[in-house]
Amino acid sequence: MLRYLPIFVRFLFFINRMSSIQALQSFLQTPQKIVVTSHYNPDADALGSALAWGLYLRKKGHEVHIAMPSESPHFLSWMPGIETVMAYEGPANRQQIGQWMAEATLICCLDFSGLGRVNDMENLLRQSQAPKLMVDHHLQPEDFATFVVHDTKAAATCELIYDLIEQLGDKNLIDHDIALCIYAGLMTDTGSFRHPTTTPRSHQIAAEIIDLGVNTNRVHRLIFDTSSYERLQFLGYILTEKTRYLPEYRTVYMTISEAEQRRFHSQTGDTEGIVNYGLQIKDVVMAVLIIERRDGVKLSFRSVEEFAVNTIAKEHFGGGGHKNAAGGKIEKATLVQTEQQLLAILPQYKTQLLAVE
Ligand SMILES: [Mn+2]
Repeated sequence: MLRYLPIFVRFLFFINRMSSIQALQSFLQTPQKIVVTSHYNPDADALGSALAWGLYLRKKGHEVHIAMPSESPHFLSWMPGIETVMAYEGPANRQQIGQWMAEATLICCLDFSGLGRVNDMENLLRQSQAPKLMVDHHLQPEDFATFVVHDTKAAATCELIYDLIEQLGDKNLIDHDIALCIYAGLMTDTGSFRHPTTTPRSHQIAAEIIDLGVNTNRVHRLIFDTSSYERLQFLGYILTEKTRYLPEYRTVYMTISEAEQRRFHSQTGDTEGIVNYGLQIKDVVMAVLIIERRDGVKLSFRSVEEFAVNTIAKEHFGGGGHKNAAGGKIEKATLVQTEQQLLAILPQYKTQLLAVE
């Protein structure tokens, strides 16, 4: 009997998800005043899902405002509808977003499931009486939403949005622009379809998106081939001067100070993805980037196979994330202290690191 328990649990989740979708479907029968939001420092999955969902809802006749806790990165400025996105920064924007939230009859929270992820907007969300929709794939969701579409097995929130529109019976409304936004999130969250989170469904959706005429090669270039000459030089500097390889722990880590970021005129987002280079070394299991920010030292972790970095991030660096991609932060520490702390914990993970095939 017990062996059927996991199947039964999954069935319950399925039923729960279906009832949430049905409830949402009837809720959306009447025009609503909707605010769509996502997490702080929105990435392509956050913006892609918010824009795609917003475009869809507008097509359905709803009034839609998209409000993000912080500005969108420049390399996503080409996304359809991005000019309608307002960041919760500065008094005028804060007032406007506060008003939208107060008048909202539905607040959609995409690509996050902990209210702390919206930073300064957290209180607005907590105080709002409006029903909330959560669409997300991160672990350990907080229980705040009326309608929940949550699946940690989904490769991207954009994947969930695509499926959600289909489940709401509106697949025919997925046009070129909606598909383009969804592709951006799907491609980036799967690491161009190479992360282990990539599912057959991710590829199916990508195929359908190509059928809709989206130039996926262009999306890839718009997102990834945007480096400045200086950023490329900065990368070279980090790889030659600031990267340490510890073969005995199958670990690579990099450290970047604020002064170095200034020296190379590094912009927000410039260091994004640099940590992944560490995993390109044969047999490396974990790569860590330690970077000095104005408000503390941040850590990015990447790993392969079953070696889980979210537990390391959670237990030692006040963070969390996915099994193979996580982050942490120490507010009151220097770069050197954080580096020492990382080196100090490595021995306790040695067996696990060496065991990965
Ligand atoms: Mn995501």
